Parts: sequence; structure tokens; C-alpha cells
Amino acid sequence: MLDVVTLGETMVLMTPEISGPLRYVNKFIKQIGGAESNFAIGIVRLGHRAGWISKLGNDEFGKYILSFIRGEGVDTSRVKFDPDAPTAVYFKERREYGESRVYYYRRGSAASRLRPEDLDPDYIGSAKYLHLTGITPALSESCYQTVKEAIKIAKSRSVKITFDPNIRLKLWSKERAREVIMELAAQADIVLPGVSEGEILVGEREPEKIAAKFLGLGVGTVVVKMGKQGAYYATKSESKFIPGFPIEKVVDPIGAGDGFAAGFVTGLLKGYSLEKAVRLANAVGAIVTTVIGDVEGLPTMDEVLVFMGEREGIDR
Ligand code: KDG
Repeated sequence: MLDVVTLGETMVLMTPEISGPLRYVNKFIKQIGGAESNFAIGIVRLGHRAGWISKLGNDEFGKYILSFIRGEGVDTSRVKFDPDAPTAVYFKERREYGESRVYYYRRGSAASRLRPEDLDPDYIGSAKYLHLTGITPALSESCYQTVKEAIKIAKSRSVKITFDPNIRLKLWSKERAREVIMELAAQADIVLPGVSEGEILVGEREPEKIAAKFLGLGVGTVVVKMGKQGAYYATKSESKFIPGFPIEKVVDPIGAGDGFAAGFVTGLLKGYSLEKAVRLANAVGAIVTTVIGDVEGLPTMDEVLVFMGEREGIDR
């Protein structure tokens, strides 16, 4: 029995040792990144059970990713190796000002060959939540069909669907992203857009207006991520803005949204109120930004409680 199941691509992440244009970088640290496995690792660190469905190349990078994610305690029993396609790689480019950039080497990857037949309905049906993102349907037509099939299975088995738009404009156009993501989000129980995603998807920048658009489609709960400011949640019967946690020095914001989602779903699994779950989500997202890497900063429940001032930390 799992608490959550998720599916998507994980890549080897090459993180430069220095900031600046990649052409001048000679040394990289090998890490991993993938929105859905980041989320699954986050769920496990926070004390629940998660399964991750994917495909990896039958190569050294694929083996590295599998053992890393399995080593974190995520169930990887439904991960397949594809002998005919490689594991994807992505590079970050660190900048001292503005956002970090990413460069993908993922076209034709093993994960882009995920097909609806790769899904085991009983496996998805054994979880309480299915977590999906807008990255997977952007990878290929077969990935898009796989996400739609996963939604169908979850709905037929009363598994709640959480959906994070995670718009990646290096993978598709704004128009196509809007069309597909809105189609998928409308079928989810919980949608977690960022403010800039709200602008692309529903043409609004105000959290209240973004949430109203998704609620109007029949989504039960919308949580709008507002970065360091915090988040705004809304259902048909309640809504509230929950302030974020100040972070002195953000060293790497990539992965914060996945940490936020893991914190929020963990709160729901613990039976927290929406307000308390969003507060936990804000804290997890903030902590992730303090460590270089997409998953390395994901905290345990004890660490988050200390960070939120709800438990005393003992360091020595
Ligand atoms: O949310 C963080 C992810 O974007 C990162 O880990 C890599 O999955 C990834 C992607 O497609 O960019």
C-alpha cells in the first residue's frame, strides 16, 4: 500500500562548480533531477510511502538514477529500463543575478517512450494520491497519452489526483502548454500553479483570480504558489493567504515547487487543515532553496518542525 504514486522523467543533473556561462565551466557535480521523483523523495523524507513510475536508459546514468531514488526509500518496482534509448541529462547554469538557466538533453530519451501500457492499474489504485505534472505530457505524444491513462485509472479507483502545471517552455510552446495543461488540470482534485503559470494558463496574475478560474473548471482545491511571499489556497467554501518563510540566502530555487507539493500532500496525508498543510508546504519549499541540487535540500519532518519553530533543534 502506497500513500502516493507519481510518474515522470528523471535526468542526470550536471551542476557547475562555478557560476557563469557553461562554456567556461570545466567541472560539474553529478546529481539527479526530475519534478516527480523530487516530489516522491520529498514525501518519503517527510515520513510517507511513495512510488515512482518511469523509464530509464539501460546505461550507467539510468542505473545511477535508479539506485539513488531507491536508496531514498521510494518504491521503484514499476521503473523499466529501455534498451533502445538513453537516460536524459540536463545542465544547470548558475548566475549571480537573475534565474538559473537549464539546458536539456532529453529528446528521444527512454522516459519519453513511456506508453499507457507501462501503467499497472493495481499499482496506481493502491495509492491515496496520484501526483502528475505538466512536464510529462510535454515530452512526447505517448507520454501525453500515458498521463491521460493514469488519470483514467486514478478516477476509476478513487485515487485523488494532484497536478502541478510545472510549465517548461523549453519543451513546448505556450499555446500547446496551455491547451494540454488546462485539459489535464480540469480533471485533477488539487491543482498547484505558480503565479507566472497562472498568467500563461488563465491570463491572470492575482492569486484569487487564478484560483477562481480553476475552481470554475471543477477543481476542488487550488493552491497558488507565490514564491517567497507564500501561497494562497482556495476551495468553494474557504480561502486564505498563508505567508512564506524568509530565507536569508537562496542558493538554488529549482525543486522548491516540488518540495512545496510534497509538503502540501504530506499535510493532507496527516489529516491537517488546508491552512496547516499550506504552511508546511511553504516551509518545505523554502528549505529546498537553501541547498544546491533539486532533492538534496528536501527536509525530514523533524527538520521542518525545527525550521517552523515548532520543535527545538539539537545540533550538538
Ligand atoms: O521542478 C524541478 C524540475 O524542473 C527539475 O528537477 C528537472 O524535471 C525537471 C525538468 O523537467 O525540468
